[in-house]
Order: sequence, then C-alpha cells, then structure tokens
Amino acid sequence: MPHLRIFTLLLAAMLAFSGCSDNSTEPQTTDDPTESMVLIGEDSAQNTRISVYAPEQPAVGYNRIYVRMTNTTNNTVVNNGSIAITPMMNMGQMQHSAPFEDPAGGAAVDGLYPCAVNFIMAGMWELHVNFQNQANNDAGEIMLNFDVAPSSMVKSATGADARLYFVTLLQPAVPTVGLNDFEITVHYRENMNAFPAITDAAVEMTPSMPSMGHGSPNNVNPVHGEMGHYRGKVNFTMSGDWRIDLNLSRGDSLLTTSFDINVP
Ligand SMILES: [Cu+2]
Repeated sequence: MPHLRIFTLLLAAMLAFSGCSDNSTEPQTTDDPTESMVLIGEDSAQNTRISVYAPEQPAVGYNRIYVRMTNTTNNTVVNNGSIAITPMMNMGQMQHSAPFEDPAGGAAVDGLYPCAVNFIMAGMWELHVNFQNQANNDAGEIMLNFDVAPSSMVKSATGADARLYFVTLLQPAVPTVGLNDFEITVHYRENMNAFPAITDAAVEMTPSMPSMGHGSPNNVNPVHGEMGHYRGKVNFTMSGDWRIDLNLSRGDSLLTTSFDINVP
C-alpha cells in the first residue's frame, strides 16, 4: 500500500506544520542556541537562575550578550520576564560603566534576552543583571565578574564640545577584498554611569592605503539606523593595510578618528 503510506506521511507533515502557529518562516528546530556560545557566568537569586552567554569570550568592542532566565522552583525557562543590565568597571578609586543595549522590546527570543555591551577598556568587569521573573513574581539582581580582552575596535576621542566620545567598529569583522559592510556605533560619556548613543551625527568615511597613497571608489558613508549604529559600505580594492578615516559632525565638525584594518 505505498500510496496510503505516502498519504499518511503527507498528512502527518501537514499536521506538524499547521502546529506552528507563529508567523516565522524558519523551520522550527529544537537546537539550543547556547550550544555554540560561551557561558560567561551564572548565578541565582530569588528562585531565579540567570545565565549569561556570548558568541565568544568578551573583548573590547561591541559584544552581543544573551541572558537566560530560569525559574529554579520548576526548572523552566522564563520568556516573559524582563532584564536590565549594567556593566561596571572597578578601577580602585573610581568606577565607570560603558555603552550598553538592553533587550529590544523586552522580550526573550528563543528563550534568550539579547543585550549588548561596548566594553571600552580591557580588564576585569562586573555585569549586574537586574531581573523580574514574571513566572513567580520575584525580582532581584545578580552580579558576574569576568575578564575583557584588549582589542583595537574602540577609539576614544575628545569632541569639539570637550566631551569624550567612543567610536566602536562592528563591521567588517572579517574584512575581504571588495565591497564590505561597514558599521560603527557612536556614544559619548555623559558621566561615569551614562554613555548615551549619538543618533544624529553625519559621518564621512575615507578609506586609504597610506603606504601606497591611494583610496578607493564606491564607498558609502555610514548613516544612522538605530541606537547609535551607523551603517555604510567600504571598498577595499586590494589586500594589505588600510586606514579608515572618520570625520563626524553634528552641524559643526565634532571629531575625527581612524581605524587600521588589514585586509588579507
Ligand atoms: Cu576602566
């Protein structure tokens, strides 16, 4: 009865697909998204376990951070809670925070609350995670300590307004010959605990190969998208050492900085 068997399989498949009531076009998988990530740390408070994951070990620059909230009374993942993070660096006499992003819209995606931190210095950092666990009506805070590796992805510069600015390079993360996505974030230090995003800067980007005295055509100046992220295109016409000069203005000229990028 091969036809009946095929029909049964088809019916089973249709039932399985109609069971996915959300509007996602991705096939549903049971894969745990944290399997490919690093556990930065976890701690429990108020019947709640907070686990902090990242795609890789933290380094100076823009770090995506994923928080999982588990109700420890029944060991279930809490998707309708809320999370607020605060990065803090303790430097003896003084402490300071860094630019960060809390979960957009507040909700968990695949059981994880997506956050981000722009670590602006290498060394030991604290990450305070404030949570509200809707499942058991508990709220609290945990704190993790971890080391942040150095990198050259963050440039600080004093602006024409005498404030300290932080420009972080996000893309290209893996530069290649040809047209690359280009992305930076721009923040300033309002005080030691607040590093707001600059959302209205005009950015002029000029790539060049200083050793050879040439630039490249077809670059696209980065423009603001959301939360201080600016995206454009950079064209590396050959491999070697490139410099990307950035000229930021807000009406008047604000600051200049540059990133050195080796294109393999
Ligand atoms: Cu510091």
